[in-house]
Amino acid sequence: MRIPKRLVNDLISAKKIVALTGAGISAESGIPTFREAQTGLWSKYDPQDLATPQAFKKNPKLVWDWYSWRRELISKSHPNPGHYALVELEKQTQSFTLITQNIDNLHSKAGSKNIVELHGNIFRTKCSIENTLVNKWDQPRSSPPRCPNCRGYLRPDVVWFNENLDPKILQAAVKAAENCDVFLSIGTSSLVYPAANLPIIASHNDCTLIEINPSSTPITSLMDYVLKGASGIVLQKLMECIIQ
Ligand code: BV8
Repeated sequence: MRIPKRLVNDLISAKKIVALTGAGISAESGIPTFREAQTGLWSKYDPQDLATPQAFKKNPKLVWDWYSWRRELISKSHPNPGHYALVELEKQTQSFTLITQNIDNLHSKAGSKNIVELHGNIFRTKCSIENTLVNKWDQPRSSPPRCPNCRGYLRPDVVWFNENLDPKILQAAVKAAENCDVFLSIGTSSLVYPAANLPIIASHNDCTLIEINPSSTPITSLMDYVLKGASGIVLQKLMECIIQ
């Protein structure tokens, strides 16, 4: 994989860098992306049908158990070279914002600091009625467990389809995209909104746009540089060029 010299110079000279990541950056950690068929028990469900308030209302146990299965899978996974390369890039950059659509906590586990979690975090649990975080609850025989305070069902602290993102979190992401010198879109199909708007917003300011993905996406034609490949390999190569 040849990395253009101009791209490396843009990254070295950039004062403000934004990286937007999607499920693809965690693929090399063994976590199936949203678009890949779910494995085993869950292969007959479409994530977009389960990650909704309607699905939880209709069948809270099914949705809770799906997240428990994912949480178990994710807790056994580790950050990969792509996550660690972004930790290094953050260290090298005056101002670095990591905006992630992922709920797997792998950026934090790798050591990234300035993380904007657009869609929440599967390791946080909240009351579905009071919307308050809950750290411990009595182990129920049936799932989902109930809130110790109001006895409402507990749910994962993630943003479901047809749910609004936290306005403050979204605003922080938009502000970063509006004011960066380089915007990297890494491992995302750029199909889910409003996250998919962020590279468009960045393209309206005079910044360098870079996409890292083995496949093309709806924003590929917008990019200044398209690095076709697995993010773990490409990001590691990028960092080797920068550190040289
Ligand atoms: C909202 C948490 C207001 C839960 C997730 C405008 C137009 C059209 C639709 C909409 C719109 N605005 C709003 C919508 C509706 C909807 C939406 O976007 N629908 C789309 C699908 C049509 N958006 C919402 O509902 C959002 N809320 O807008 O609120 C509102 C209120 C009421 C009613 C309507 C609107 C909330 C969206 C958040 C949903 N929650 N996650 C959970 O995870 O369980 S989204 C979830 O899916 C992920 O978090 C992620 O964001 C998304 C999947 O996207 P990717 O991360 O890109 O993953 P994907 O599998 O798609 O792609 C992987 C990519 O990696 C691929 O390109 C692949 O090539 C690449 N890859 C593979 N291997 C590698 C790799 N890349 C690099 N290296 C590799 N090795």
